[in-house]
Amino acid sequence: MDRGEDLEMTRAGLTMINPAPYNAEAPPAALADDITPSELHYVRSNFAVPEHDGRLEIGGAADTPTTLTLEDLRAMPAREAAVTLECAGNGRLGMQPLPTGEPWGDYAVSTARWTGVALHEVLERVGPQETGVEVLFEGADHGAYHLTPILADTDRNDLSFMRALPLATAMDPAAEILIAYEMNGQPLSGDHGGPFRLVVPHWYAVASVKWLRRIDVLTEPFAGEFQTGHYIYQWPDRPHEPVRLMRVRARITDPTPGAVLSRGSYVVRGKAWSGTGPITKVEVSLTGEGEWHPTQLEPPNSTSQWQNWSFSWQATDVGRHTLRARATDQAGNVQPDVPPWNRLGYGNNAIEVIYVDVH
Ligand SMILES: Nc1nc2c(c(=O)[nH]1)N[C@H]1C(S)=C(S)[C@@H](COP(=O)(O)O)O[C@H]1N2
Ligand SMILES: [Mo]
Repeated sequence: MDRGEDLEMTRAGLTMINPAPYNAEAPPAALADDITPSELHYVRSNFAVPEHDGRLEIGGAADTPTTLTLEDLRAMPAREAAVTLECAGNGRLGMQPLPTGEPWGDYAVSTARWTGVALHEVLERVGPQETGVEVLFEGADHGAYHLTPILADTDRNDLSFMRALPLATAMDPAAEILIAYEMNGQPLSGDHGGPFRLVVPHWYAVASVKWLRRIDVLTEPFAGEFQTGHYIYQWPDRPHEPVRLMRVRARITDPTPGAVLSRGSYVVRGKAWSGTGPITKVEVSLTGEGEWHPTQLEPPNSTSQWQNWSFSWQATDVGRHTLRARATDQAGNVQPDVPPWNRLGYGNNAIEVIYVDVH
């Protein structure tokens, strides 16, 4: 099978929103399970799937720069984690006025089981120097960036995807950051960053650099396009802020929006997650501006993945019913009614509103 056929097969179950670079949402049913099958995991890429030479160079302000291959990574202790990745642009279509950027609905979120090596163990091998402040991760993908005005400056017309994390975060074993080479027990596909990628739990997925090719310890904060130009909350009325941790959010997975249900009892189900989790409470409201009812919230299987919640609803009245779900996390963050508007349309975690018709 050539690379094109391989990509076509892994894309068949998704809702495509942009063919090139390929961006696609998960189908709604993909949110039902704890783990999203790889072929239903949303895809977000800023450039075409690149060729990768299989080498990962690690250096910068480090005592012993090195180059690792997939075999070298596989020879290190394997770590595994189920991680919920959500695109910072997820829910952009729900913002008014509509911001620029990929028109994501609400399904640029998925959870996979990732296997790889602990980032801090790799960094310990190269020995970051005292002067280090950030760690820069570079993907093998590059090209003209469609959201940047085409400038005479040719450097800007061939950008690489690069993102930095604070050195302290990258070195923190508790951050559980992986250089992953398997997704749900299989080698990473082209769309998901093969042969290896970063997976950063709790952060919006822009931090999880795919097709990882270089890692550099930096002595100055990184100011590249994907760090300071995009993935920034440009608030209308207060200072800009970088996009970091996922905002608290609940989704209703059953019933589906607009479903027609028979009268009787119905178990409403959903997921909830937060970068400052775990989730401590999910409530459901059956009327606008109404009372909030507690739901049954399952404890997290791990802190890096979404949690299940359910609510027994006595749907005895015929007619249209509204359903809303609202999550609160351990840090005390609660979902807002109205999306927090910002110019580039990131971090929409507004309370979901659906309706169903009971017959
Ligand atoms: N190299 C590279 N890594 C990347 C990106 C990219 O464009 N290039 N997109 C980021 C963004 S914005 C998201 S939301 C996630 C998506 O990961 P997925 O396609 O495996 O779901 O990858 C991140 N890592
Ligand atoms: Mo994203």
